[in-house]
Amino acid sequence: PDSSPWWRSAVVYQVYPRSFCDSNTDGMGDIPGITSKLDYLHRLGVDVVWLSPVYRSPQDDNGYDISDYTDIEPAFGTLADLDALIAGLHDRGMKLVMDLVVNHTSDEHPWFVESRSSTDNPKRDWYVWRPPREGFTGGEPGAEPTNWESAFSTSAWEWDETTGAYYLHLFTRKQPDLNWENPEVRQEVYRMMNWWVDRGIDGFRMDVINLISKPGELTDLPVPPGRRRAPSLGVVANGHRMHEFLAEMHEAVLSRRPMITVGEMPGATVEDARLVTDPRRRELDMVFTFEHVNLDSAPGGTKFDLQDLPLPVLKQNLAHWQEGLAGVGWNSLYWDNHDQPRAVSRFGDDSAEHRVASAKTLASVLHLHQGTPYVYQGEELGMTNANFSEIAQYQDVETLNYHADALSLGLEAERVMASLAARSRDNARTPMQWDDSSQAGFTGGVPWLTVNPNYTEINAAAQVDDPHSVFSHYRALIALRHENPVLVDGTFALLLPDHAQLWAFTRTLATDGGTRTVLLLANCSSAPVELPSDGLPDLAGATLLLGTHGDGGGQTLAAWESRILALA
Ligand code: TEU
Repeated sequence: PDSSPWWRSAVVYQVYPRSFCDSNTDGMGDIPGITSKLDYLHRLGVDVVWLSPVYRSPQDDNGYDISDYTDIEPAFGTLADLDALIAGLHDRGMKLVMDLVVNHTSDEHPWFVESRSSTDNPKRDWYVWRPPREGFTGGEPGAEPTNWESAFSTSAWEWDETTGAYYLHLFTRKQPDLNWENPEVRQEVYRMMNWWVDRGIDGFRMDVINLISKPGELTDLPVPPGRRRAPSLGVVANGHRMHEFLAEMHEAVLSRRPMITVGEMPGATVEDARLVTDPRRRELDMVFTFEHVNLDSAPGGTKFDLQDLPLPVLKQNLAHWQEGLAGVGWNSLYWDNHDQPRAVSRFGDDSAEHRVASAKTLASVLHLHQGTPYVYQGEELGMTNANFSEIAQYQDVETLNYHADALSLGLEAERVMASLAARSRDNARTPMQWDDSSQAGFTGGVPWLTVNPNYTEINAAAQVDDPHSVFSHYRALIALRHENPVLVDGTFALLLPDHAQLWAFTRTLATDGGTRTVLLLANCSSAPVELPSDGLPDLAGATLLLGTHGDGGGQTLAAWESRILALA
């Protein structure tokens, strides 16, 4: 196999189409809007654009509920618009990754419409159907086949009158899970994927792809204290046939030409990821881990049960993945996406004083690790959380369901709103801030989700030509990765693992010209810090490749200062 595939030195940019750019004033972003911004993305220097779903969809989960895999949702545009986007990207030397959502479909997908129509329909077995619990009448409380909770606070089972049975949905009730045990389902998915490959796309981001192999028997699970039902994603994740299915998909689709593939895998361990990304096993190129984005939630609770995250815990987790995949598989690197709060608000300091420096320093930390970095739209501007204070401001189904459920369980309203402000997915979904005109230049109409009022200060127009902006820092970092093989292939070593403020590590690569070492020094705190005299390499003769605070000499790092240094 190719020892150095192209995506190892690539940087991926995620577009959330709804919130990126609206070309027709309906308040929702669309594909022509994305195409109109390709020069912006080219200037940033990214190699790949990953589009969150634009397929036909009732939009119950903003497009992650697909009713036609080979057509475009009219609000986003047409297939011709998508072809134009592909051409525009390819003209500029960039590639397109499509989101592949095949753990489930929409309940309005013709496959499910057929499946639910009768017990002897040929597609009945394409989904996961179960009778009511013994001794119960279907539809009554407690009759669900198991006590599982979906990812969105409801039961994972929906009662269906027509045939008197329940279907499984690990997400909303409008997202029934496909039955991957059925070979016809798998062949139909591969056929659809090949249709997209033939259309000219360059890869897939695979939604919750480690949930496709369900356990042979679905049984009750322990219910955590204070909860009504048992969280279910954990037992379904990384099921016994997952590797087999991924290898089969590789053979049927992914091996056809060089592509980039990334599997979203909640609950995957380093060991799971190592198997999936080992090129000899011919499964996927990389996975999205969830470990580092779960560290600031209390164990045993939901993602809305907040807890403090000490820096050593975070950096040791990333180091664990670096070491675990080194020399075998490959990491993806991300701070945020359309499901996560904004990086600068979560891991940085989004106060007026520290926002710019902390956004830059978080970027330097992430991009200096080994792996393929993913930039989520607006992250390159240092966009912040939404700061919503009223439930009416939110739109996300996970947020609204959690809010209702938490209140009905007796949680204090103020605490629930504070959790939403910290963790709601809508934090990442407010419209992209292009300029300081009305609605941040996102739309000429009324945006589907409120624009963050800080757009007058934080916007692309103010940053693209400013050498000190967050945008310019991302641009420099991306260029640095393209120009320095040590940042792609160099060995990772964490320094000062227990230091509470400093994040420090080296990347080292032996080449014909000698050994090259790059050191990252990052103050991940809002107070200055002295460099310790022990535990760091000799800095004499080091050159600054990229810093956040001017020339960056001296023994003290300012709040959120970072330095990328080439050692002598
Ligand atoms: O998310 C997968 C997933 O595990 C989510 O439950 C995620 O953990 C949660 O949003 C974090 O709060 C993927 C998509 O990225 C997400 O947008 C979809 O809602 C979900 O799958 C269902 O398709």
